[in-house]
Amino acid sequence: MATLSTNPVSARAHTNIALIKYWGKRDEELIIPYTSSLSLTLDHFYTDTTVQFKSNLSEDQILIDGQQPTEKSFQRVHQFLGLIRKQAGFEMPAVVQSVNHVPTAAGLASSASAFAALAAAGSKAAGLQLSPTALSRLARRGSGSACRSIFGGFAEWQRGEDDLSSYARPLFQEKLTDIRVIALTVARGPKSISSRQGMKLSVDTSPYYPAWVKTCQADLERLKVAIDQNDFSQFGRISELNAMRMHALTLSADPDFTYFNSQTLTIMNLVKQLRHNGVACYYTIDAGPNVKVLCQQSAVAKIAATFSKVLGEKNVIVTKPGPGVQYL
Ligand code: 2P0
Repeated sequence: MATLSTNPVSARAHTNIALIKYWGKRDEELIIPYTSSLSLTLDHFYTDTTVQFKSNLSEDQILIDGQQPTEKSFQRVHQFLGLIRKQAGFEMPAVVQSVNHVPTAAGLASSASAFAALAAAGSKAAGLQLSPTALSRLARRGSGSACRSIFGGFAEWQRGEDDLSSYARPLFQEKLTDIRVIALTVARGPKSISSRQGMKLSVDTSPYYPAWVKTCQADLERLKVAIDQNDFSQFGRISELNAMRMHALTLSADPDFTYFNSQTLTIMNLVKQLRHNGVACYYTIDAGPNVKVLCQQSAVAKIAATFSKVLGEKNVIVTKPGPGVQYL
């Protein structure tokens, strides 16, 4: 039986950007992916979450950014707390307060930092002492990408075969440390089709899905070699390629859909132009229209100036590798 913490426990987790994307679940309940993925945890965007289990409550009390969540969000957090309660062997409700320092407009998944922080704070508050691997497995159950946010720097989510073998691990902590990710905001507001729905539609209907599974593994191996060799241009090239291969799954789904808008395409072309003019930069795009530019510190000023002119300074956020989950 776990020893409950009588005090609230707070944890901070940073969000991550996938360079080799996770796009499709083999097991939807356990969140086991079809492919392994590789990400970089970012310093600028994070979630702080405080959890306290209390016997005198009748049900979970959840506040996200100071507000009551929607019924759907409440249920997602409530179910996740259920996993922690099951592991700890008690039924007590919890008070959860979560604050996102992730501008939703920047198009970075806050679910990764949110569930990594909730896993860390919740498990410790429940008296569980989880290893980083066990914490990564737990975070995965909230949102797949959250398993990578347990770790700082580069992290690889090894797809595994079941609940026990599917988790992330840190790698190459001393490599490509001058890497920078410039988050460009081209659109605000919630996306029309969630990652969860989008990846399911891709798995179920894209005839290219089996090819994705095959090429993704090869992309991952090549990216690891590039990072190990501190080879930025190869690193950027493979990341960009893998992102476009993921987006090809949306265009080839039935019905087809895309996360790009016209500005996304404009930015992609601008990145290519910069590259053509000798500035080493590449793009990656997640399940939304915003673009993240991958570059090295030496190129930040030039790239940030170029995009500030197009999008305005507030829509250009420079971020660097960030730490793993920590208790506050
Ligand atoms: C990734 N994305 O690897 C990919 C690339 C978006 C595009 O992981 O259903 O919120 O909660 O496991 O983790 C976003 O998906 O999905 C995501 P669920 P999640 O970062």
